[in-house]
Amino acid sequence: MYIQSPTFVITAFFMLKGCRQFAFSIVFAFSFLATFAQDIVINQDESKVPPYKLPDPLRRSNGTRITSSEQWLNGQRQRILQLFARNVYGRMPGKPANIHYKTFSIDSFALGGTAIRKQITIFFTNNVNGTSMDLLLYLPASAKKPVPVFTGLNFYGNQTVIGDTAIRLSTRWTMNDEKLGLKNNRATEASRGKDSGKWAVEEIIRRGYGLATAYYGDLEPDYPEGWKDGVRATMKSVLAIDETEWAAISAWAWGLSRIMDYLETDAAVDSKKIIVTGHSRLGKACLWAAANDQRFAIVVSNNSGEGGAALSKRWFGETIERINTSFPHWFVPAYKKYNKHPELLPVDQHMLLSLIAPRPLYVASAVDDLWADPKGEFLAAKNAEPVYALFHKKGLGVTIMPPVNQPVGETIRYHIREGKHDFTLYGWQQYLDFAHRQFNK
Ligand code: GTR
Repeated sequence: MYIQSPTFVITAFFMLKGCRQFAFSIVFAFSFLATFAQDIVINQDESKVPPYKLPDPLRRSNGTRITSSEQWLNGQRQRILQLFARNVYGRMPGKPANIHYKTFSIDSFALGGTAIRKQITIFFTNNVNGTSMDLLLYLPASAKKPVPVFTGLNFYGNQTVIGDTAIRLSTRWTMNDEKLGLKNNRATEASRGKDSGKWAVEEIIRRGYGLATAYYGDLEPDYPEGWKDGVRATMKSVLAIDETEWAAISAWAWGLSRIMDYLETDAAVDSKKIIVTGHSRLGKACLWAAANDQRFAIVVSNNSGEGGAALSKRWFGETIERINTSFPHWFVPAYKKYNKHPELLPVDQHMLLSLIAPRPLYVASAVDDLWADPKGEFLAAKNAEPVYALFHKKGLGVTIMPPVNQPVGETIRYHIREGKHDFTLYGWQQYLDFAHRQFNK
């Protein structure tokens, strides 16, 4: 209000002086600022969180409740998946008929002889000059049998994951960050290894696991018009899906399933033991991928926040309106209907986590990552428990958030670690322990 009245006075003044165009520009600039400044209020004070009501994942649309894992698997699961597709992430297309793979580099003596490094191009169509994604795969050299593999997308290109000059430098669009060697929206040689802090490659290999990662920009460059250079445009007719029927997060999630397609063909990989993971926006993508694709055996959400593991009806940290405003391309247009009315959304993120059941799920938060709402992530994991219980799987086993750096839970596990929004070695160690326990039951 206080912004609009001076606008009126200034506009009237310039209109009277005959400067119509200038007057209209002022109106436009002020109303833009007003919309931005007025509405999106962010709360990071626990005492100010208003009451909210979560939909019950076990309740059918006719009001009755399901009571068995069979009823969950035959109907209810699909219904909830469709609610997410329609209202949040969009439709998930399947595997393209002509997907094929070309290994363009193998080094059997990588990381000082401890690992085998493969680089594979995953072509989505028969046209090798068309649309594709480069996969970087490290496997432990000492393995006597197929190994379990962690897979996740990376933020700035495969060459940023570890300082290894043999990794193909991404030539795609990247965001700009001089410190990371990303200039003029392209990666430079200086970007090699610059994001290695997020990828504990040596530790993963030492523990007998593989790592498969690809650059998310190979699927869709991360800006509102980026879809025009991504799979939503290039695969439109092959997958028979309009670009408005899905969104960036689903395009990235779709890519994770294409990595899975490749891993199923690699004899050195135990494709029944693939752990899908992701940090932040790529944690959101990993959850949506795993909800759709049950080939992923274990799911690890690292600081995925709003639109990921955090409850969206709980007013704390990032909100639906804020995420839709900052990143209008991440979710389908229908999600914007809930900007001012999260209470009307027929789902919340505990239901997304429920779609992972009965598979092991790890949700991780960080103390200094209030934007991602650690408590909202904990509560979403907690409220997924009734679905896991249908399969006689134990969830967190606690009702209040655990102390810092003290993971809790069995098939659903949770920790809040010290520190900021990041994918750290501490996280990797917990996820490796979790995978080890789950696979060796
Ligand atoms: C933030 C966004 C979060 C999270 C994060 C990231 O700006 O608000 O939802 O996705 O980016 O991906 O690092």
